[in-house]
Amino acid sequence: MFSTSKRLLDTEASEVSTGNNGCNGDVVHHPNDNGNKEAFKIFVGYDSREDLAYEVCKRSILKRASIPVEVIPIKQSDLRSSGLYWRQRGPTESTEFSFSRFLTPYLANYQGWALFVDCDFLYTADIKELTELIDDRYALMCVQHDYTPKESTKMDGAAQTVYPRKNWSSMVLYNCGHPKNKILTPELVNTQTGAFLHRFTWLEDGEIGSVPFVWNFLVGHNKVDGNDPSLQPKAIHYTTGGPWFEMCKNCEFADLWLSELEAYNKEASHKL
Ligand SMILES: [Mn+2]
Repeated sequence: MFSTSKRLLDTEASEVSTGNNGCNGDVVHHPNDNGNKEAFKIFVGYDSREDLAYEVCKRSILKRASIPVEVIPIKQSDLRSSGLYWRQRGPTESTEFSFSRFLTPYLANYQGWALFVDCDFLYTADIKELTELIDDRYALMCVQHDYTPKESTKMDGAAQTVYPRKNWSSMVLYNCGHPKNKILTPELVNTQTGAFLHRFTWLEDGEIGSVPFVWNFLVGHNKVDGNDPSLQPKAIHYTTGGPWFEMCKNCEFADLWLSELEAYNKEASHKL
């Protein structure tokens, strides 16, 4: 069963950073790692309507990472052609990765820790800081928002559904080798309900670790406390739509995303 996911990973245009390099994406090896230190896998939910969001999110991770990381998009079309995803799209799915995100432990070959994150995130901090919070006692770790959205629609008018543990699944550190996560096979991900998956129903409450909210800072919901640097966002989540949508171009923290986009565009034009 692993050969399929292996093949998917090999053919994906995954990006590897061996650490903070800061020069047009050139790979720079750290003197102390002989290139064989395993990269931390970061799976980013990909939606064809939000390609630019994905590119900017990926850049924001790679440019600030001081550890080797590998960014891998979760693309539904690729998963379908690999035979890993076959379920019909339902009315409550607001993105192409609503369900496929739960394949993260499978795609990581049920080994080590890996991160899943939506594409509508902007990282303003080093992902190494997040990995330092990892605690092997847990099957997964996430920001445990207590959150009821005020908006009735999101993004381009797709239905906004309210449910317990809303937004918890948008940024998850998975302990891929944890025995409880072995249940997350393609068969289960393709057949289980949204409620079962998004509420982490396969786990006991005590198996779900907590990460500070600054790692899934919900634009329009969480507030910056100017007096406390520990409350500054480290990962900004444009959960109701970011500046890549015309109607959201003046949202809070739009300036940070737009300056990351500008840097991305400059690099892209140099490569041409
Ligand atoms: Mn999101």
